[in-house]
Amino acid sequence: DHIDVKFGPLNKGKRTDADMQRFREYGLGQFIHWGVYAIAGGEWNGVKAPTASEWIRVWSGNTAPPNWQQTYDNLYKQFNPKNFDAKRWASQAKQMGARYMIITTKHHDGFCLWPSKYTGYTIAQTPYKKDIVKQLIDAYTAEGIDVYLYFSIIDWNNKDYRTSAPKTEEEKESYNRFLTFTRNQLFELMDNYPKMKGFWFDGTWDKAWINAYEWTYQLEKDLRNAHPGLIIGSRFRNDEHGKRHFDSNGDLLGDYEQGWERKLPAQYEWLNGNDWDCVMTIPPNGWGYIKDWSRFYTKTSYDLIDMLMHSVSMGGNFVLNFGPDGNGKMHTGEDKLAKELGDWMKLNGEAVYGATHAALAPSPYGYYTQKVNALYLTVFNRPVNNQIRLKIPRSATQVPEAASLLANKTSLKMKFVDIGIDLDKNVYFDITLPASFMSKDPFVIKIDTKTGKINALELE
Ligand code: H79
Repeated sequence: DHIDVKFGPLNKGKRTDADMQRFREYGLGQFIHWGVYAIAGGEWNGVKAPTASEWIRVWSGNTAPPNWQQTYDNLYKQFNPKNFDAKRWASQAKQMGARYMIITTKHHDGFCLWPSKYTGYTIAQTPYKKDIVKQLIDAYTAEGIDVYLYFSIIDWNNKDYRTSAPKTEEEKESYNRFLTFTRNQLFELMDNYPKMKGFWFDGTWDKAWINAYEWTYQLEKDLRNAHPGLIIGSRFRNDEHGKRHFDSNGDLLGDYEQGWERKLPAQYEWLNGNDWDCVMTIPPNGWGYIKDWSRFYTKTSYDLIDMLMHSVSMGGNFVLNFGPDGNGKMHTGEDKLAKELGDWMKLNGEAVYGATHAALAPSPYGYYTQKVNALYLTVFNRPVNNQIRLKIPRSATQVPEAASLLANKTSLKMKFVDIGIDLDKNVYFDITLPASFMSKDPFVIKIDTKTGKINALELE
């Protein structure tokens, strides 16, 4: 059933270069949505907008103030984030344990956080004036955190932007101007900020963009040639049959699967071994600043650790979103979660960084992650008898040797258990948790392993 595809992946198969290997080992990342929508904070004059706060410009319905779009389009004249300190954000991200950061250089409204010479709708036209992208790249890179640039293809500020396919000659000319504008901005970003590691594209689902597959194919080639090592996800472009993320033959378009927005795969098998990231909001589907969190369920650090370990156990990165306010300060709820997650990462980061999927049946107690000579089990469901039972296939090439609590190095008793309905296929090990060990957080059991074959006699 092979379909002829001319505009599929530039390269098939997983990248093995150092930049991609680094991406694969991040584990935890930070997303930042910042723009003029932060001034509104999901409401205006106390009236709350029903939708994602970064989409507030297209607020409609009977609660929206009259002329809201015009008001929004003038908000940039007030953008003057006096409390913005790139070093403080970078230091917080470092404390949290993030290894990469994605910043919205331009969201759907078209407002640019860098002084683009291709539009007048940028940070340079605000009272603040200074280049925010540059400050962030410098500050985060100095902390050892890689920076990726979020870039929306949707641009409500550009007259030549359109959603539907251009039909008349005039429409075609106009859309070609938009494509050139987009290309210019992308090269401008790579030129201005050579330390950037990749693009995180968004808003690529419009028919006009989908039809430009030949042009986007060439652009991807040119971007990669201009910036060796560049990392681009699967959301950038589609093949000539309009297939997005994966081409018509199921081959991944880009370096990693970029479809896991606010959701996680239930099964490892769904991922076909591809690299991927999960990007997640704290409030439900709110990416930009939201002043009032009280009207929503907001995720707890327990939820975040759960999703982080879920992601890493399936070979992906977990990226937590922050939406700072119009003055450049994180929401106090974000500060609290960053601290809690960071405290947990300081004790347990070894189970995250450089760790990946373990070829074991999912554990009823939590998530497995793995490195050479170590298996990690992050426990969320502690059994009432304090016996953690590992089920290891007899065919495994890593044999459990010793167990300990990762956070405090306490060694744990582990023994082979002569029980199981499938002893010919699997062997079982029980790890005993001391009854005196209490933890209000999920905790990690580190199981040292050695390369070899499981020999049942040796175990008994
Ligand atoms: O920046 C945040 C959101 O503002 C932005 N992406 C995250 C990272 C975002 N823009 N739109 N959306 C999220 C949701 C859009 C969903 C849809 Fe569609 C667009 C529904 C129909 C068109 C994409 C294409 C999903 C289904 C088809």
